Amino acid sequence: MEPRTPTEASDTLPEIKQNSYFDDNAPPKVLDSYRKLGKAFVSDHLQSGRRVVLVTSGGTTVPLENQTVRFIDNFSAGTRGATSAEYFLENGYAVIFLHRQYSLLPYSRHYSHSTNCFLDYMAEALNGEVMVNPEYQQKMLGVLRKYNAAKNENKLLLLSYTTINEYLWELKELAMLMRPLGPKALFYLAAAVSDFFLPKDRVSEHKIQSSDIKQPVTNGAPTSEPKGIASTASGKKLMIDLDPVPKFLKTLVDGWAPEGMIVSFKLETDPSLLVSKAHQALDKYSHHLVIGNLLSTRKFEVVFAAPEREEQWITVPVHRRVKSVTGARPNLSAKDWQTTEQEWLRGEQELEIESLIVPEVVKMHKEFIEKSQEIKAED
Ligand code: PAZ
Repeated sequence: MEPRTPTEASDTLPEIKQNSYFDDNAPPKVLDSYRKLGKAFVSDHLQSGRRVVLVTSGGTTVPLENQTVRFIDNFSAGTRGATSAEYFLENGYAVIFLHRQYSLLPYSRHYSHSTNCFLDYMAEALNGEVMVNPEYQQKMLGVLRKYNAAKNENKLLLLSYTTINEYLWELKELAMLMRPLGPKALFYLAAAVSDFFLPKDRVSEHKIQSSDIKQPVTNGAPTSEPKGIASTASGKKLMIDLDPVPKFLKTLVDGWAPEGMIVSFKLETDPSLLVSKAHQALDKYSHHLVIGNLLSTRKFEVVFAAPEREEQWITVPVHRRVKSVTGARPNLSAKDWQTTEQEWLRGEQELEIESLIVPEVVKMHKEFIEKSQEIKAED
């Protein structure tokens, strides 16, 4: 996993070629304020020489209407990103957490959502005051201390997006702000990003009317079909004509963050495709690491694919008595996975796979920084 020398990296920022995306799709309103926040955060950590990771987390939406009632979504809850962010903080990083609005956040994730509602951790004291149930106090105190430390030391910047368009603009902006960090910038792209989108000029302004798909009516007069939406001959079906999302990873590698280390995730559902797809992504984008995972086992195993290295599997203990494994993929039966999942759901398996993934990434990032420094010294 070699860093690229500054001469290999392009001096000018190449446009995302396909349909000049950023010319055609307007930036989100928050971009200016995010730029200010991001700039101040990066310059703070640049001064202290700290490594900074941009963690992306959660799914992106593809709105079907400008005044959005309906949208296409990705499944991600943001567990991978929020959990990884905590381990990066533990490893001394400052973290920019670019997440889908309302998805899981570092630290608060322990007490949110329906499976672990914060109210279940509370109790009423004899004097009528609300307190944390003594059973959970020790764990909560640990989480609270880490959360406060991250906040007080300005090590965690939370920025959100909802749509694919907001995601792309914010990623671009933050990556460019992180350029002064050189190889100390790490990109850990765990968000589930849509592969398809509806370009701005084809999004209908108002809610698509199911009764009028063929000939929508505005102010009593028939109008043409909403842009981007085509109907079948019967007029009953909604056909959505989506464009491919531009290959932003290539642009990130070549233009926005030529000196940083870039880690992407690859999600598949077919086990026979995972490794080859991870390698294909590496070949296509020439970045530094692809972490592959399957939808069904993503909490218990991942595979690392990096240039000129054997694949490395990371597996959490199968049946809580067995040690975790890194290296070759262990031969596990479906029943083993089932047992692991059940133990995890019952809260018996506490080890989070991100606690194994992040230190491996940190190790690779350290080597990457050292090599970059050697290359610079030789020049
Ligand atoms: O957010 P989560 O923990 O439910 O899921 C994480 C994940 C599967 C979205 C992530 O590990 C991942 O693979 N992200 C990249 C998805 C992709 O675009 O291929």
